[in-house]
Amino acid sequence: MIYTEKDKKFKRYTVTSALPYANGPVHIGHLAGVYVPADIYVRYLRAQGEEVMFIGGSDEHGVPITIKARKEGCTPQDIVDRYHKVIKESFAELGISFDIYSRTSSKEHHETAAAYFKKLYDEGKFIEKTSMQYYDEEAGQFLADRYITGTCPHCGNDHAYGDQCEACGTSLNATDLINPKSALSGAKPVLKETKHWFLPLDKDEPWLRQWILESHKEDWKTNVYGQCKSWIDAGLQPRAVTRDLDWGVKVPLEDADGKVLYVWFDAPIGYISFTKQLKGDDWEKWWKEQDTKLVHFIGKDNIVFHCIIFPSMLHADGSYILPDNVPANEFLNLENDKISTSRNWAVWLHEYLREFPGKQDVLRYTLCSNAPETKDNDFTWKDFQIKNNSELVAILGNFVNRTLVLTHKFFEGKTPRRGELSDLDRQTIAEIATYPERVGRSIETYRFREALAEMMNLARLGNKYLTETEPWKLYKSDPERTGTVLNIALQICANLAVLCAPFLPFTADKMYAMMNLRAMGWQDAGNADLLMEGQTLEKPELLFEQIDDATIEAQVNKLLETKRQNELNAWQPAEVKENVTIDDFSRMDIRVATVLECCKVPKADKLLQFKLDDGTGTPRTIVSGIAKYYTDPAALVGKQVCFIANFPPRKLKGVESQGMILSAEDKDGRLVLITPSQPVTNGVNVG
Ligand code: B3M
Ligand code: ZN
Repeated sequence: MIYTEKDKKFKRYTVTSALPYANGPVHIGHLAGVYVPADIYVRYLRAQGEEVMFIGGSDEHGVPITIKARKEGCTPQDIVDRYHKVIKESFAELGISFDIYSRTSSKEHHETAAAYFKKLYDEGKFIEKTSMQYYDEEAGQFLADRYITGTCPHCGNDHAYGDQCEACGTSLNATDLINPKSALSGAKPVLKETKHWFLPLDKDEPWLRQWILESHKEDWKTNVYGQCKSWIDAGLQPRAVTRDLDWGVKVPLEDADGKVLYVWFDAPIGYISFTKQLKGDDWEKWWKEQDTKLVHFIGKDNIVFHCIIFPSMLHADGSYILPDNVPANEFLNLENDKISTSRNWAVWLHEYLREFPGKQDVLRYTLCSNAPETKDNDFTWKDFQIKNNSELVAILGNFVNRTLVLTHKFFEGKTPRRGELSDLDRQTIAEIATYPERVGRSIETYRFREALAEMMNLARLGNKYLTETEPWKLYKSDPERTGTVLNIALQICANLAVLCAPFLPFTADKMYAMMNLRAMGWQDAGNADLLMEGQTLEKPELLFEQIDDATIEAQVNKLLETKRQNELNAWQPAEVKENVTIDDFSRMDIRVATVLECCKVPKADKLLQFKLDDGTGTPRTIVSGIAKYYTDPAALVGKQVCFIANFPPRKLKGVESQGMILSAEDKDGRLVLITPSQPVTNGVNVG
């Protein structure tokens, strides 16, 4: 049964998770923020025997997709077809147990979203407004959302978008931007008249204030509540729900050619259209009955859309329930840097699954135990290794393995009889009984890190019990007692299979199989009678294996290479220095010479000593700090170089240097000497 009093009234659960844009694969930030917690929650509810519907799908409209299609010279449909497949398959392989994973480019979704808009339109719920919007005369289209960038009027971020500034989170109208620029042609956009329909959010302030700031003051997470409060206190503005774009759900009105629903109007309706796809005529109770609990799992950048805009849309219709909770997580960083799709600074789920086959639960465990539930958090590969080796292997895996190995060793793999109980036995059995509620209550209140730690505490209890009873020594003197001890240890294993299942579904399946147990419900756990005496146990297999340093190093190096590539891609020539006159330049005496000798300067790591034929008949010595670029300085003999002849001589590590050799360090760190494109006479001047 459900432990949290207020939830006892619900008969069914509609659980949604943010619809990832189908313009790229999902990464660990998405998983930690949204999908792993959502999956833990629904798996737990199902184990409690609750009626649950877990909705997911790809968000296939919006400007990010059309920008990517433009970049790749293909259609938006090509983009969403490619990534919807990658996302859907990788979620399934990680065990994210959606009841449906659909997509917003589906015909059913277009029909549902258009009908939803039309109903509100016919009931006069929108404000119809003609306004001046930015238009790119070169590209021949209006500029919405990411089609236009400019300086954020709130924080000065130069890369703010037409609908949102990602730096400070402020939602914007394109006309708010300072120095706007078209993301399509780079041109300065012009203002052109166009008509759109607006959701009057300003009129919703009174009930939103009551619904969120009063009735959810206690049960919504502080990060969510705080963001909603600042939005509402700042004063809500009418919000355009249509766009001048050609990719999206067409606005179902006569005078709306070339207009589609704003992606953040259509996407949340995807939760409803996917429900219709899944439940057919039985869909309404999942969205309209008061005994349905609606929970949205999202990242913090989606709070305003799920706590204010979508509820406003649902309220405008009037027949829908509102979300009971929106437990948004903060952001996960990667190796102390913000995860970024554009910079490829991410651990992509589909790559992880390929490079760590069979280790889905290690990733689920790490991302849950490090989840950014109340503040941004950081994923490091080192921590991933520690979580696997020091927790999963050393605590959970080790306890289960020892128990099963000893049972095979002393009792032929059959659950031994439980005889006379000691005080320690009774205490241990009593403590087992507390775990279903300790874990369950934390899950029900969306504290998944805490719930996971509680589950692991049951494995710690098991290890402590074995350490205090030492069955591996006891058997010689008291096989009876050993049987009792291993019986109780086995009961803890069986309880762990139930309680770890929401977090580690693949591990739970292995544990059930090893103990020849069917999957059990949450209410079956909490007692010491899950395994009957004589029950045959399969030969144990290791639940987890060590992850070695080399494996981690390879992942870190992969990221370092990405960082290097990013720096190369981001490289720009330095600012041009201030002007000099032709006279200034004419005072520089730059000439050509041939290298006669080149060697390292003794006791000076950085210095090379060149002997040059500069055409004067007297060899010229120049010392240059470029030794690290040349493993074989002698290979430079015979090359022609350019050098500055009229620097005053100076001693470097005891060697007098008469000038400077010209060189250039490339963006990838290579150093090249500046040489004439063809052989010239030594001593000629460079002009
Ligand atoms: N497509 C994902 C994001 O903003 C966005 C969520 C839609 S949920 C209806 O990252
Ligand atoms: Zn800003």
